[in-house]
Amino acid sequence: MNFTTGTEEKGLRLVLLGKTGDGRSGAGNTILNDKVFPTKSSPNSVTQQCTSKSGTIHERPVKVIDTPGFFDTDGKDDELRYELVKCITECAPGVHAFLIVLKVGRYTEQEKEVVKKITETFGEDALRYSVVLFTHGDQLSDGQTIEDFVKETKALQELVDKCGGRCHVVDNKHWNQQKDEYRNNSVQTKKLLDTIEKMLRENGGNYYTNALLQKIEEDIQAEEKRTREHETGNKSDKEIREMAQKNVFKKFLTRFAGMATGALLGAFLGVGVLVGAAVYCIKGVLDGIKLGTLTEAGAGAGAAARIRFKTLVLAYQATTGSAPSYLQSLITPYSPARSLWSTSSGQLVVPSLREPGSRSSRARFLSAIVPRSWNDLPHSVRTTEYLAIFRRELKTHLFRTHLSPTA
Ligand SMILES: Nc1nc2c(ncn2[C@@H]2O[C@H](COP(=O)(O)OP(=O)(O)OP(=O)(O)O)[C@@H](O)[C@H]2O)c(=O)[nH]1
Ligand SMILES: [Mg+2]
Repeated sequence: MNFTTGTEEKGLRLVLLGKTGDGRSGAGNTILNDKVFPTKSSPNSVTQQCTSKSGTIHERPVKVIDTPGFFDTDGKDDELRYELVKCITECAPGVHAFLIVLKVGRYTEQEKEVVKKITETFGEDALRYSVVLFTHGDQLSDGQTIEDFVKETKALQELVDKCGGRCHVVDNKHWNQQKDEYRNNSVQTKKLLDTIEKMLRENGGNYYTNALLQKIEEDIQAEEKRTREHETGNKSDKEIREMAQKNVFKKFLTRFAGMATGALLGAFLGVGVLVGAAVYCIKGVLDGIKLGTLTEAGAGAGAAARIRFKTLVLAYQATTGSAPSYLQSLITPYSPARSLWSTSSGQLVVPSLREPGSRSSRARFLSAIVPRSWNDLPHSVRTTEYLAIFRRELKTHLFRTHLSPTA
């Protein structure tokens, strides 16, 4: 199976995501069978930067991308955004597998919360390319399999189910030499590779991508072309690609200044409206926007209508407190003390685009999109009591206004 196109790097691109300290970097080392990522026992996140290393798993070329704990570190938003943009640039044009790294052990309420947050942040498409990889396999009881362990915790079972049941286990410390048919890293990494290849076949042989990743790749390739035309030195394809990635990374970092990390993570992992918002950010058009113009990579009115429909459903969930927290943060940028929900009118407060503050005008603008579009809905639709009825009323309303939303 050929997983590459054009000038992009050969091999599988695997991204390690997960909970801080659960062994992402160690798992990267186990996969590559080499100590390339630093690991340390520390209550604070050791991996502060997104780095990638290439190697092979059972003779298959791979690039492994290690990341900071995007879901649970209390790192500064600016720093996390910097690393996240780096990670997305490294992943362009797409990801062959997201490895969600968690450990075998006791799951406290706090740990379950992080698992829940991970489950919520991954869009449906990204979940079709995800595998849960457990570390600390030595903590399994005698004869216990990873599937047995997962069954014990509802939050874990939900995540694994959403990943199509795909989960594996390694022990980065104890299973390197162990001679066992199960408790052995070489056996488990072979199983992991088989699972990834099967998953890719089921997904039509393609990797995970979306409008954001495609736009980044487009820009990298344009930059590569420019370098080839203007650089006189004898640079290898790899060097040219790296230079292009660096330049595109800098450009995107400026574009995303002020965007909440949670929203950017949602855009990377495929939450439709956030992908649209990020692409809109890249295009840098600030004036005269209506929500309907948030198209995904210019996919046209159909995509715009879908985004609008999904956004308004999310806004409904935000008003009823059932939307994921990172979406709530997108529409509550300024005054956590001030309710965005006016119970009497069913309206949301639209933050002023000129309001002073640390956020960029673009971030303020994004935070205004959802409430503004919400407030444009008829009062009777906004104040519907049940989600199912709201969806039906919203569809009718959007059809009436000449859109064709699909749920
Ligand atoms: N026994 C055992 N220890 C492990 C395993 N994986 C990681 N560790 C230890 O757990 C600690 C953290 O591991 P890392 O691989 O650095 O974890 P991480 O998720 O990359 O951590 P941060 O980058 O700090 O978020 C280190 O002391 C590792 O040696 C494992 O499978 N078994
Ligand atoms: Mg690490």
